[in-house]
Amino acid sequence: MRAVSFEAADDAESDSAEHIDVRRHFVLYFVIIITPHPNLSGAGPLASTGIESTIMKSKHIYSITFLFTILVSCSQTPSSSVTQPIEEKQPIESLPIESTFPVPTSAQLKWQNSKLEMFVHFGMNTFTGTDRGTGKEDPKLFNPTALNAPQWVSIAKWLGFQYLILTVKHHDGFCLWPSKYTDYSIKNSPYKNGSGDIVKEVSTACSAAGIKFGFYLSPWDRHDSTYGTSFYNTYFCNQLVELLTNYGEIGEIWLDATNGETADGKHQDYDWDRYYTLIKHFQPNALIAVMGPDIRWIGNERGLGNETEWCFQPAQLPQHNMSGTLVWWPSQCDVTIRNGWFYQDGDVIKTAAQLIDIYFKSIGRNSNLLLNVPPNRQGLISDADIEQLSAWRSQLHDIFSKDLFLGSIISASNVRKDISDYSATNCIDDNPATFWTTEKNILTADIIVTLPVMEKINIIKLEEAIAYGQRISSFDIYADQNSLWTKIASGTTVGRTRLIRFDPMTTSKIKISITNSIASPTLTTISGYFNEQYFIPLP
Ligand code: FUL
Repeated sequence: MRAVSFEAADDAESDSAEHIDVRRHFVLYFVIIITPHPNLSGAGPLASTGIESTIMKSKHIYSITFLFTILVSCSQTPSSSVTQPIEEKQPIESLPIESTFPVPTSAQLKWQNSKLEMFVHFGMNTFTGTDRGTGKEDPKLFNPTALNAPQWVSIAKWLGFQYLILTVKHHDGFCLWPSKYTDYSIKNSPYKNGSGDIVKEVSTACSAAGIKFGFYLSPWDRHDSTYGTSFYNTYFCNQLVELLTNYGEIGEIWLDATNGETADGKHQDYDWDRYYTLIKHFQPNALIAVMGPDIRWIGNERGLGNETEWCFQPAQLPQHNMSGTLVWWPSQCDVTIRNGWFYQDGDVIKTAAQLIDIYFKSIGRNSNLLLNVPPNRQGLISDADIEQLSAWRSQLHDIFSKDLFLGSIISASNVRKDISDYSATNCIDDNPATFWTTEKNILTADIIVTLPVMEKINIIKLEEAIAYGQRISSFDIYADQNSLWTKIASGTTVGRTRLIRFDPMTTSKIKISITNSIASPTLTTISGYFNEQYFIPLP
């Protein structure tokens, strides 16, 4: 950890900074404590892990921290500087603007900017027509006849996916690589007469295509006889080391939280600390998702993000190591293109239109989208999936190809004056590195975009400069109608990307009103689009 000091200009400013700090805690407290956490619903991967009590505990600790902050702030005289710890791996050398809450690490920022990831569920289940194997299936059943990893990767690349996550071992325990530590793997299958290594094939294809390779390694194992004993943790670690050391750079590791019991009722206590230590040792840049400190599961498997979505949260996992404090933990929405996670004959495939809606409700709600495209029994992505994916790709291109706000005149009610340029023009310059912000402690502002001509608009995209933290907590959007501002949309958080859809509106002026922020708001993008053909009205 490194400390960064922000000097206060004078006592008056310092005093107001203290009050702003209290206000920030107050806002964060309500935003985070009142918003129900999906993991508390009792469903999904965290359901059987006992994590719920950890979450409740951390909320209580946050309550105490909050009250303590209020007391300290009220009793102390204003200090002359505000010192905040900044994460070691923060993406920028020095912060040009103040940041008093978590910011992403550079690996998290790159991951958030990638937006799209491909999930590939492939394994024994592909051949048995189930989504959850028993662990007793015969390895001889695993027999892809035309497996072509470069086909999976080239489809991923063509669609703009920047990560590919392969299920190297699902709950049935069957391994797609010839692990030294079990016979339950492809080495005892007909695939390449037992000499195949699908993890190698996929990771090599990813690296050739410039896509980050990641793996899903199920902690729950319905096959291994040590499951339910401490020996299983050693087995899991041995397999982790094989995967972390033989397959090049690993971008993401998906540690599913599903922790089922064995047939005889044995339950496994996972040694998460041991797993994380190995991962950080062998692959320090790999992001650990779901049961990991870097990427947060959104709480459903429908690709549905939250309307209010903060990238930072109270620390909830022991490995966050800072119980009760706020940590940068951006969310990921997972969903499958077919009925189940593994290929089955007769599946219904999501249409391009459904995938567009998912795009708006995941990426458009400050999350990444992890879309599962499961290969068939031949070991290929099926034509029917490719057809919908390809239509999805061209529809996305049609929707976002013409930014109607480029070339507009833009002005803001407040702009930070500094040696750097923070003017509102930065929001329409198509450059993600530049951004608008207000003077310190100005938490609300209006930005007016005057278009060169009248345009029909039904989509607006807003993006915050999240390298500096997430700040905006509410906004309204207005369109000029005969010289009167008509409200066309409202929202809460913005984050990495916020996509707002509304009924088509013809106008030459748009006003973005930031109605609240937890620190000076930033925006790096304000774009406008029109598309009726693929416009799906919100339910
Ligand atoms: C869940 C698993 O139980 C499903 O089979 C699937 O792998 C999904 C992505 O995670 O927890």
